[in-house]
Amino acid sequence: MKSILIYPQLEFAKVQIPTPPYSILFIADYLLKRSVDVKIFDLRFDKLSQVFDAISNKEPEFIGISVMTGPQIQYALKVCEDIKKKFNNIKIVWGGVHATILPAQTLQNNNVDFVIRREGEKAYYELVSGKNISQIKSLSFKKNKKIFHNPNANILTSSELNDLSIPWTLINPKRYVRNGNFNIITSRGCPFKCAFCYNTLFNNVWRGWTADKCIRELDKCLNFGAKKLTFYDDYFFANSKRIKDLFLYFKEQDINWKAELRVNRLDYSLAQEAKSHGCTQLYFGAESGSQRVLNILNKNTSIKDIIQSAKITKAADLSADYSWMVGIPGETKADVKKTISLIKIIKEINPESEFSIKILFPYPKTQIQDLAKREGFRPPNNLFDWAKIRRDRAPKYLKNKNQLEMISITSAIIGRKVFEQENIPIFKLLRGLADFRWKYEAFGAGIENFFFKIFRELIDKVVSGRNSVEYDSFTHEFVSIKED
Ligand code: B12
Ligand code: SF4
Repeated sequence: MKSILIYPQLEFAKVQIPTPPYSILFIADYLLKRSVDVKIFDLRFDKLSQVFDAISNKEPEFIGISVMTGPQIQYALKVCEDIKKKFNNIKIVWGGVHATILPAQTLQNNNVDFVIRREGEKAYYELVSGKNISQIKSLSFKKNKKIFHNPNANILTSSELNDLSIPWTLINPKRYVRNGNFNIITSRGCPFKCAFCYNTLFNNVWRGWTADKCIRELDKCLNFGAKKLTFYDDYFFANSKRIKDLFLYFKEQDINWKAELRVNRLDYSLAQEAKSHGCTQLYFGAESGSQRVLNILNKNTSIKDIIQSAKITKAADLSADYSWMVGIPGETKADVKKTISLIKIIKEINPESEFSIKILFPYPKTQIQDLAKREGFRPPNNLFDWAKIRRDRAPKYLKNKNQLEMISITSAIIGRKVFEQENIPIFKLLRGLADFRWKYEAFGAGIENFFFKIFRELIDKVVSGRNSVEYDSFTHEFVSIKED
């Protein structure tokens, strides 16, 4: 049995520390352990021609592709189209959160043959090993122009997750280490019920590697150069015993690290412990400065919790990174003002803190999408339109669209330490403008938004050029760009 798994290109891939494609790495490990010959391609680094060569050599029946809502869809569609043109008989399987939530819409695309919903390990193995498709849980497929959805599979248990490792031999792990920085994930799921989050749909149970397992896996990462770890777990601090053991390991190995925590789970002793065991920054999804909006978001936190988290991190001499949102259904201008005021307060309490303000896009099937629909939001109804979503662009249904975009752009400059560098003239200029807007809360139309759009297009072209894929958002066509 043979298979190929693909992680498509991402927008802005060149300006981020690349995260290893854990989605397909875990699936690959599950396959390897069951003697499937599997190859992985990360199209942020690999070329499509390499995928073609591998298909010619291995002649797999199935190719799996991992896709997130947003710009990655456009790259994925192009890859599928190119593969299908050359290898007509190959079956393409989409997995990941987007396809999980919208399997029928995804299958409407001619180049997608199967969707595996939720966690892909078991179902993908069953598919490549030839199990009858009507028996494979979590599989959606087409037959005689009709779409069928098999029942959902159970999520992996903690013990099944602990049997999985990252098969680093399948990729070049050093590609993902930048100056010692490395992004890793050690658990899945989150038990909270935020109205905008996909976890509420199917990933509501936390499961994690034990501390011992984490340490075995992290040891491998240290061997290939990882030194400063960012944990991408949705709920890293879920298990306090695990955290205590990991803290000791971090100290022993002199590791610096960052992770996400809910504002109401932080107390002074945890902050102090974290600090003395290598933590450099905690990341908080604070979301809003209005209690009413926090309630709409079902965040289960209070403004007091947010302020308290800033006081605690300050006292523990820890940096904090707060993520905020605007453009929330039900949010008024007064609520947005409250968010900005609270950010100013937080910044005064802990000047080392950073922040960003994103515009909420009501993702498929989340509770918040229902509220947004009542306010006029019309979700895209095909993959091409889902591909156009950008995190800094306000969805059309919002009334104060331009103002929200300007708030988001301003926050991207003023909230980030990187722009504080005095020796870079362009940063100084941007910072000057942003400071003015921030101080006077003057978020009317401005040239920054215009320049930002041009800048985005430019970066996009450079990034796409590497992988010979470009999407023309006016003509809805993909344009090939010469590869290196
Ligand atoms: C790291 C990360 C990123 C990285 C990129 C990931 C990478 N490998 O390089 C970065 C920071 C670049 C990123 C960007 C974005 N991200 Co992101 N990201 C994550 C994060 C935190 C971890 C991803 C991960 O590795 N998970 C671990 C793996 C094991 O889980 P998994 O990906 O879900 O995979 C399992 C299943 O989904 C399924 N599966 C996945 N792929 C496939 C493929 C096949 C063939 C099969 C069968 C099954 C399958 O099986 C896997 C194993 O069980 C997740 C949240 C999370 N905790 O998962 C968000 C998440 C994936 N991101 C999300 C989003 C929306 C984005 C953005 C599009 C928007 C934004 N907020 O800015 C941007 C994209 C911008 C761009 N530049 O294109 C959403 C996706 C929601 C959705 N509807 O698709 C998530 C779930 C966050 C959230 N809470 O909403 N992201
Ligand atoms: S705490 Fe974070 S990961 Fe958990 S449901 Fe809320 S937004 Fe999602």
